[in-house]
Amino acid sequence: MAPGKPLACAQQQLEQDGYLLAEGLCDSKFVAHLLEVSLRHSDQVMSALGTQTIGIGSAAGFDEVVQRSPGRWDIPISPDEFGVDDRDLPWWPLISAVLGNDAEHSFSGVVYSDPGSPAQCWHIDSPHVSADHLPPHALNVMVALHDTPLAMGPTELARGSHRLTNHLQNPALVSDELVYQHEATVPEYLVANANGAVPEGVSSALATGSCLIFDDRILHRGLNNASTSRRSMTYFSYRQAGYRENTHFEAQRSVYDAGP
Ligand SMILES: O=C(O)CCC(=O)C(=O)O
Repeated sequence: MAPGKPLACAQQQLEQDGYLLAEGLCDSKFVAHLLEVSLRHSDQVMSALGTQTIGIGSAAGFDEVVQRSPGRWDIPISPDEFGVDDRDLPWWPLISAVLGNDAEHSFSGVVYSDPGSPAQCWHIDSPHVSADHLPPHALNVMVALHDTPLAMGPTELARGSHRLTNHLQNPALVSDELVYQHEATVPEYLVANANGAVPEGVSSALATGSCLIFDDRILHRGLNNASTSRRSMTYFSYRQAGYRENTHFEAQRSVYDAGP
């Protein structure tokens, strides 16, 4: 699928590490298009939000914008708005191999961090659904829309932690403390009750068009943006057919309906 990364190899890495970095997966023309739509859409939504302040987390947000952590904005954009078919994208072979050919698009949009914004707390995007380790029920693809050096705060992942975040298997873990950002949730927390090694935090500079593809259950976080520029990544998320939980977007209001 990715240049130099056969599908079987990518699938194996995803299973083992819970994520993979597919360098150069998107060509520059496609990335320029995603960036243009992302910036245009973000500008519209943020100007509709105006000076209203919103809290942190999806329940405190709006249908059109969620502040994931201070200065980190998640703006949903549908495949139609991006002008793409969610199955006709460079990562689809991997998504369908892992989630099935009937996998469904669940969310897409852009997440951007303001210059100076802090790192997020470690979290997962949705909890395990069985005490036995199952294949992923959802996958995320995050596309670097521009070169993203470490100082700009790419996403950090705790390698292999998708196996350790199972609160149904490990009674020491609390599902809500994993999903909703909680200061005590750190890689060490996952093994506090067991003898295993602490999963290693991995992050690397991302070149334009590189994609981080990861299991919804892996511990991860956006790092702090110590640069003077906005850091933007487009994301496309997919779920197994029939998986309906939604811990990602829980708002019940629109910025376009908000009063003065
Ligand atoms: O900004 C990032 O790199 C990751 C964002 C994220 O994980 C989230 O908001 O849930």
